[in-house]
Amino acid sequence: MSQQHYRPTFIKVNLQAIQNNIKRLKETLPTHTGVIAVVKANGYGHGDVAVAQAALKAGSKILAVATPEEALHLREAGIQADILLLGTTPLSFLEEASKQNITLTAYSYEWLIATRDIQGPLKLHIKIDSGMGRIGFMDETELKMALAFIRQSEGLQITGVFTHFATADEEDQTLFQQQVSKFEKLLNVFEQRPAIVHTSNSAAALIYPDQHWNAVRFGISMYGIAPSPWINGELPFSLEKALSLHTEVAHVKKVLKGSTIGYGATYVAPTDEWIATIPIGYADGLLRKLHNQSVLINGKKMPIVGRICMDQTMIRLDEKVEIGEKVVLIGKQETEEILIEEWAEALQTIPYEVCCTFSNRVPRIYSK
Ligand code: PMH
Repeated sequence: MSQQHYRPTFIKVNLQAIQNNIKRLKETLPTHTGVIAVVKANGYGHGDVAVAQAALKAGSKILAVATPEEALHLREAGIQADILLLGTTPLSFLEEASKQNITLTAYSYEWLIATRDIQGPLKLHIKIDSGMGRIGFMDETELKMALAFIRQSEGLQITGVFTHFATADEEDQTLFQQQVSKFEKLLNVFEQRPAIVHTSNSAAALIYPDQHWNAVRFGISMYGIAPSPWINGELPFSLEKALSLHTEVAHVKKVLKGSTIGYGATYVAPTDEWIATIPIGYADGLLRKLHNQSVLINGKKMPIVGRICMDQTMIRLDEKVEIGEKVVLIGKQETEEILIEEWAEALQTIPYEVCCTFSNRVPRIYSK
């Protein structure tokens, strides 16, 4: 980050951890299987360009994004690697996709025939909907029509085919196995198998070696986070967390017993006590539902007290600390650690969503 930061609130992203996670995964994969680095949603909140560069360094050959804007953001940063746009693509983007060598997902016959005026070349990965119910070809007839259309279109070129699993992170494999069978069945419709066949997300990449085809799409676990508690217990190697969230104590005061803290005066000091104010709030992603969480100061857990404000939050201290004392909200300090999974639980959501809710106001600082 070149911009000067005055507020000491930041996300630290350990790019070496990202590279290590990819390298360790590659060690478990057959040599012909590549790693597609999923850097959509600003690299799951970690910063798309920096993560993409780290992933390419670690041997990924393809980057995956969700939107045209995300693809162009990588190109504008000078990244020349193959980019696959996983989502639906508005027709208004086709020409630019062709110019910028961005591979698109072909997900329905209707969408495909609407591309007929495009000069190309336009690279496509065919998406099979094997049970996710989101986008993709669901039956042989529509897929055959699509392949016939592509064959007679000069500008269109199939470079890949893929599907996405809905339950690969769950212990019950029933739907997963059904999806595998359906994908294999629809793969037989292709006269010539496309160069890149990929089905696995992190969960499947980590625990189903027979599903690797010749590429896997590595998202959440590239960032060092297990896709689910079940997968966390089945990991073939330990993941290195890339993200930690930091700030510093900005203000410290002693309040008297009975003093109130924050909006709604929901916290009333039970005794005389030390209260710190930290410069981070719900506008940064420290959402109000996290009011029962703690932060780490001096290697100890200290509780948030009162309601979290937009930009500031109050912490009950066990003793006076100095202004500027380091605060860790997610990550390690001395022997203590706060996991992103703890935030996810408090928010009744998954770590994926927590990563994506850190706002742009929080600078991402990269360590190599
Ligand atoms: N491939 C596709 C098509 C995806 O949508 C995702 C994640 C991934 C790969 C990577 O999955 P992983 O992070 O589990 O490795 N997509 C989403 C999503 O749409 N909502 O949550 C995760």
